[in-house]
Amino acid sequence: MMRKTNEGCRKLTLGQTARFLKNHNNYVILTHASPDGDTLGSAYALYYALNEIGKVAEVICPDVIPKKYDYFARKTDHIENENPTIIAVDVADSRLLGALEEEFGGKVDLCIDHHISNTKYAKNLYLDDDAAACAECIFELIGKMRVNLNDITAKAIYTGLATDTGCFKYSTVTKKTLLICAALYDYNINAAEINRLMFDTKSKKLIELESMVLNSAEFHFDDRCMVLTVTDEMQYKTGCSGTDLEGIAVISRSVEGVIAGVTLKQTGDDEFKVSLRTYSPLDASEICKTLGGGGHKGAAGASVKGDLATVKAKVLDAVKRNLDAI
Ligand SMILES: [Mn+2]
Repeated sequence: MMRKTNEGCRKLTLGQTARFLKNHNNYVILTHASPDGDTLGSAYALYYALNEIGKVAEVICPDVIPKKYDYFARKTDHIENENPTIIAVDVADSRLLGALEEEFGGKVDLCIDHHISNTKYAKNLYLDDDAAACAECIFELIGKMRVNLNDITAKAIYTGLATDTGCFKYSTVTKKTLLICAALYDYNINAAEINRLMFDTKSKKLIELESMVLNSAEFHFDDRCMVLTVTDEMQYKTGCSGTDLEGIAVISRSVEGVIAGVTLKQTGDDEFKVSLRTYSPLDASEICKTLGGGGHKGAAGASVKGDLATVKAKVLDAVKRNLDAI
């Protein structure tokens, strides 16, 4: 399969990206696999904004969209056009398109993203790595296009901002993030309701899974590194899978003294998805790069092949080398 490499990628400014969006039509907007609030909020906010100026668009998610996003993620039109304009939002690497990579991986016309690790797989790229969420970029683009916001668009953007910042708690939050959030309060977004739904609501099966995961917790390197494991068996026993598990990786945040929180999630007989959360001064994206992955300074990931013991040893080795260097 063809994968676009760096040379073909043109970096766009905000103004050029706004013009691109105004000059094209028949959009297919792609999110990343295991969708989170930012990729979905960004995709739908862009979808509603493009609709607002008479463009035809369709949002396609590689996985089933969790029901909790129903308040903004409605069914979109279906694009019949044979040559749609393909946009990817919050997708740092074409591999993150999951089931859609084969079909769209080499065909993305425009990527809008905030990951410093973006692999420049798209023909055009708008990248703001200072943005706390891709939804920040979308908000600015909508403004640049002079498209009006409405309640549902504002809700989608708020969801992206809030979910990528742990409800405005992470170090990625800037004055700009909060000013955008303030602007969204001009609309009927019901932020408290969104916050409860996104951050404070857990299913019974997830509580069961979390107790198993906490039972498996291991501490290393003078308790500065915590390792949580989510095995196939735990997922099978509790019925939790996919995006149910997104909260597990942030558990390390609440553990005193931990600056590297590792989550190993089994994704196959011989494969684990590593999610790493680090706290100052450790850099998660540096550590995950050595494991073949990438991400942000505070949150990064990689997919590592091997049995649990092998994967754990590899990850701990990478963490240790970085811990030794600080
Ligand atoms: Mn994001």
